Amino acid sequence: MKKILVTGSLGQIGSELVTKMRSIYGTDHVIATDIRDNGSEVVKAGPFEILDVTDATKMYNLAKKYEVDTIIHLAALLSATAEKKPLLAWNLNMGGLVNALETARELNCQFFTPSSIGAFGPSTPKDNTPQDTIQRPTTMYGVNKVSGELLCDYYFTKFGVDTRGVRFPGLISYVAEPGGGTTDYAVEIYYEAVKNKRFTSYIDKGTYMDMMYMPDALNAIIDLMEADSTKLKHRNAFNITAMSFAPEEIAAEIKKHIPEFEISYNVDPVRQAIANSWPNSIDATAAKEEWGFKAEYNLEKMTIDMLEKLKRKLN
Ligand code: VAH
Repeated sequence: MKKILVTGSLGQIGSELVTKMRSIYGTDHVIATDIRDNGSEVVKAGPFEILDVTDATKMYNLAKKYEVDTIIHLAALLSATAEKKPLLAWNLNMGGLVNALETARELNCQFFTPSSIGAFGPSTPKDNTPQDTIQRPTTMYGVNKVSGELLCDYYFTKFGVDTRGVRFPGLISYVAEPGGGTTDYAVEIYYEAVKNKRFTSYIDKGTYMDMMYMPDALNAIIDLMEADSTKLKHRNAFNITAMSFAPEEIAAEIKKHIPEFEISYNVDPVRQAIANSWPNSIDATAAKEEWGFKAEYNLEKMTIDMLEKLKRKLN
C-alpha cells in the first residue's frame, strides 16, 4: 500500500490532493507537510508535519520516519511572485526540488512534481503547442520549470528514480485560493462574481491561456502515478489541458448565470507580459496515448460547479 509524503500540502493543489489521496490510500498513508500550520482540515484530519523544503535533513528524516514510498513535491512559488522575487524563487523552487529528488533517490521513492505551461516561452509554437518543442521561457518561474523537467528526467535516467510530471495549465478551484499566479484571474473572477457581480481583470481581453478545473488536475496526478511505467515514453513533463479561454469568454459564461455580472480591465503589465509569453493552447495527445489522460470539465460545466460551490462557501 502506498505511503505518500506531500510537500506544499496547504497550497491550491495540495489542500485538495491530500484529502483526495487520503480517501483513496487511507488517512494514515498520506503525510501532509507545509512550512506553516493553518489549522485546516488537512492538518487536523491526518498526519501533518511542518517542513521547509529547503531543509534537506528534515525532509529526509520525515520520509524515513514515515517510511514513505512516494513523494509528491508541490511546494513552490508561482509565476508572478517568482518574477517579483527571482532569487528567492530560484533558491526555493530549485533547492526544494533537489532536496525532494535526493530524498526520493536515497529512499527509493516514486516521485511527482508539476511543471507548467510556464515552461514554454515566446519562441514556442503558440497554438496546439506540441509535447516536444522549443522551451525558452523568459520568466524565472519558466526557467525553474524547464530546469525542473530536465532534472527530473536526469534522476530517472541516471539513478532510476521513477519521476513523473505534468505541465499544468492554470488551475481553477474553490477550496484554497491560489496565490501569486498569472492565471489566478480565472479563480478571482468567480469569487468577485458571487460577492460583487463585477470583476476587474488584470489580464487583457483576447489573452488565451490553457486552464483546468481542479478535480481534473487531481485525477491527472493520481492516474499518472498509477500508470504502467512501461507505457510511458515521456516523463517530465506531460502536456495536459482541459480548455483554453480568454477573460471575456469566462465572463460571458458567468453572465449566463448572473446576468448583471460585468467585467472591466485594468491590465497588470507584469502578469500580462508573462501571459503573452505562454501558449494559447497546448496539445495533450501524448498524455492521452501514454496514460489515458482525460478531462471531464469544460468551461460550461466548471462554471456551473464553481458558482454553486462558491455561493455555498461565501454565503
Ligand atoms: C501560475 N497558476 O499562474 C500558475 C500556473 C500555468 C499557470 O503555473 O503561475
